[in-house]
Amino acid sequence: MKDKILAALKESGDYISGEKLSEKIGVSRTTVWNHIKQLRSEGYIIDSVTNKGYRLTSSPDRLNCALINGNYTPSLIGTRVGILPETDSTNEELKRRAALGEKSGLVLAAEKQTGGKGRLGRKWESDQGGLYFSFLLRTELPPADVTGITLAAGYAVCLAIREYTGLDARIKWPNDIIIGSRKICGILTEMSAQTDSTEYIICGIGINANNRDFPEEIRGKCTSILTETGEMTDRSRLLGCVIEKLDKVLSSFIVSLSVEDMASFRELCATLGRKVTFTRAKTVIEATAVDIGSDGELIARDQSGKEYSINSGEVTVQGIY
Ligand code: BT5
Repeated sequence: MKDKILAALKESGDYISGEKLSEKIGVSRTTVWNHIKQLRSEGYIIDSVTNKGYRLTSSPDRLNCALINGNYTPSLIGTRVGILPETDSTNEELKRRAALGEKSGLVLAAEKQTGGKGRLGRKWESDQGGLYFSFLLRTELPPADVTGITLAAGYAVCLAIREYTGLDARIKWPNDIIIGSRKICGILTEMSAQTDSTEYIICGIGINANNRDFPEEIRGKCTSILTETGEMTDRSRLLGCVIEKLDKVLSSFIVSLSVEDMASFRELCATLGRKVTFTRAKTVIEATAVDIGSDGELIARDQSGKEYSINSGEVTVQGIY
């Protein structure tokens, strides 16, 4: 109920009378008033003016299910959303729930993580203010057919950040979203599979939203929406926007991105056209990234014209951290 009142106040953006609120939600004006009191005690600043009604002037930076859900009804990702005040890692928590039979489609977000993780055991800084969440997707497709999911998820997140913030977000192949040359988002996909069939996929996404600072060792290569725009982001609405894009992109993604999405992916991929360095049979190779293959692999060409297909692993991109 309280969430509905909050959503109505946000939607109105201006004063809305107690009468209108009570009609809209279908409760008495006294109930509206009690919930307004409750919202204020939670840190929402709500003005009230006689004959005009209530107006929300500021919200605490806290995730809120009603605002995440918005007007969009997902069919694949985000059919249910859970919010935790704190967890070790949303990927780990979702893994525990998947083992207990959790259904496909759940998005689990946390206000902060005590053991946020990146790839290869690396750490993901997860202080209050960021957006940390994972989704669970059950599919029986062969594991080889779902390896492009990180790419598809990165593409969807990139579109959402661009649309929601207006920032020029780009994809650093395969799993980072960057602004300029700094990382704003990382993606970690894990799966449980047999040789020929996948059981489930857990895709974890960390977006630096209202993060103000980072540890010294990574400060120079990270950024956040707050740093870039100077404004606080409504993380609930941002998450809603990300879920919508994920749901749409992944619903059409069965084995690989559609031709149109692939063309748009290439346009947003900051790695293409740059010098990249990677290792092949213990030899360090320098080449130029020239394309993304239909399976999501990075294609690079060296000075002699020899082409390499890079499926995963570490690629250093000149000019990006
Ligand atoms: C990633 O790994 O970029 C994947 C990050 C996935 C995080 C999400 S949050 C929700 C879910 N739950 C989890 O526990 N994880 C997922 P990788 O490409 O290995 O990059 C890790 C590196 O990025 C670190 O070694 C740092 O250099 C840098 N880094 C750490 N925290 C960062 C942050 N908040 N912003 C930008 N860069 C960061």
